Amino acid sequence: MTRAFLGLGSNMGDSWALLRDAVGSLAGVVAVSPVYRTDPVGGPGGQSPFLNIVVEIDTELTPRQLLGVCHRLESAADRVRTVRWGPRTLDVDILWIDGVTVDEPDLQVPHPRMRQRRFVMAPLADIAPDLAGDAWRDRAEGHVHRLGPLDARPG
Ligand code: PH2
Ligand code: MG
Ligand code: MG
Repeated sequence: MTRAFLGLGSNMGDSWALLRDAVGSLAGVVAVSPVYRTDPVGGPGGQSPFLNIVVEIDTELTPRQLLGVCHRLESAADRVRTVRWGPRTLDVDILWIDGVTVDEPDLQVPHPRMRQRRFVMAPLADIAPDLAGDAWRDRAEGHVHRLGPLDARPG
């Protein structure tokens, strides 16, 4: 079994429910970060804020099989791939797999931009301080606000 981390984000539709359903259909979930409300980083202006979480899983899948899982979760959320970094019902990215590096056009592990993004590093630091360290805190982009646990949706 290998430890892996996925980053999930949504800024269209019922984002909270979309994240909850995605986590519910993932195999091998070990830990789920709190939900963060985050300012959009990059992409077209005027986008709504995102909800972001990071999930730790234990998996025996290859990186490419795991990418397939990410794409199936996105399809289940009716994700339509349009504008790069534009609004989306669900985005699922592989952030990190213990001991694994991949550098292919459609799959890079670790995620090449994760340390510059507060919407990734803040939830990652909550569940995997060993991976996050502290250096990102000064450098990472974008404001984030911790809302609370995924299973305790604010009323
Ligand atoms: N995802 C992006 C680009 N920008 N900004 C926030 N706040 N959250 C995201 O998940 C996000 C983003 C590309 O996937
Ligand atoms: Mg992404
Ligand atoms: Mg993605």
